[in-house]
Amino acid sequence: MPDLNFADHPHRRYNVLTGEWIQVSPHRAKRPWQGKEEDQPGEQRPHYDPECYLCPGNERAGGEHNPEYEKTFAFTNDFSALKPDTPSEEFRKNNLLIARGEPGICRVICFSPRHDLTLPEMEMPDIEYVVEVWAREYEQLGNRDEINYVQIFENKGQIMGCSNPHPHGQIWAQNSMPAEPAKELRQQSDYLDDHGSCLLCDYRELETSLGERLVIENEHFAVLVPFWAIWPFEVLLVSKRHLQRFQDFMEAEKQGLADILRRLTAKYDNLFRVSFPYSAGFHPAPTDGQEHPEWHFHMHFYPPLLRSATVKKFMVGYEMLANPQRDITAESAAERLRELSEVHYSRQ
Ligand code: H2U
Ligand code: ZN
Repeated sequence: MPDLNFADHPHRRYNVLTGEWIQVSPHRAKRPWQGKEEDQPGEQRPHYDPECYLCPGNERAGGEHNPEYEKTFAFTNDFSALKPDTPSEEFRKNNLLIARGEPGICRVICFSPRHDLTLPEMEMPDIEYVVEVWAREYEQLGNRDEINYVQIFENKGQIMGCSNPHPHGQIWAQNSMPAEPAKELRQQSDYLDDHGSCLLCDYRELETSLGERLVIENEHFAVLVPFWAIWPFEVLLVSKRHLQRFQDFMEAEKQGLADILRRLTAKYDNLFRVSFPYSAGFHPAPTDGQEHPEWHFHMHFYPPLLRSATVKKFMVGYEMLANPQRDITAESAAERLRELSEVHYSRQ
């Protein structure tokens, strides 16, 4: 039997953050591909679109009017999936039918008044202001008694179900811990109990010393392709200091976050010279009033594109029925991302 070689042998990798396994089949990346690979023509958008629900001064779908905002603008979602005045009552029948009312609040964040500017195309002070708004929203929503968890995220691109081309993100703040952060909470707590140190501090230091999955870093944050990545160019953004939540950030760390986000998203766009679609979101500590010493502030990017602007990875068959699977290794994805320019292609 040859020694296990990650570049050739099918293997399973353990996700220490969720406690789940994924299947890696690196040899399949060499299989023939006869699908289409055409490039999408670059989309030209106007600075302002009179029909856009999110542009300054326009009427939204629910009938409200946006102010003539000049910086990042947040509002309560007109079609919120969660509502604050919901009873959090439990329903149970024979221990087989189990449900619970879920109070919450949904917000929309327009990153910029400009209809055409995505994060990597914005100026640094404007990206720093987006970070300020995320931090403020997290703190204000999290301070409410009924809100125990605040999920900040962005669906970018039509392929990810984004409903409006005006660059924006969302926040769903709610009473219960949702599934993904609940798994991460358990894994981080267990790790702290077992090792007396933080899971993501230790993991980030290990990846920095190895280097092969590291994509970019600055003084305050590192971006790496996690060992257990599922999506082709998935990355994990981790703070270097053991931060739990936005309130722990020093001013320089807010700037550091804006800097690393701009550089990462520019690289992403440069990969296939297209406005790169993804779902991304922060995982700060729950807002349930506990300290959460185990929790380490981080962010996930889950982009679906595989080999061109139009060819995406599908989570089907084996993924739906067994467990997630990938072909290109995390190491080769990191190498490709490392090589890309951090200057957005529109400015090159
Ligand atoms: P997505 O593109 O990720 O779906 O986010 C857009 C959100 O914006 C969506 O949840 C809300 C939708 O309900 N929205 C408003 O609240 N008002 C509008 O006028 C348009 C869209
Ligand atoms: Zn717009």
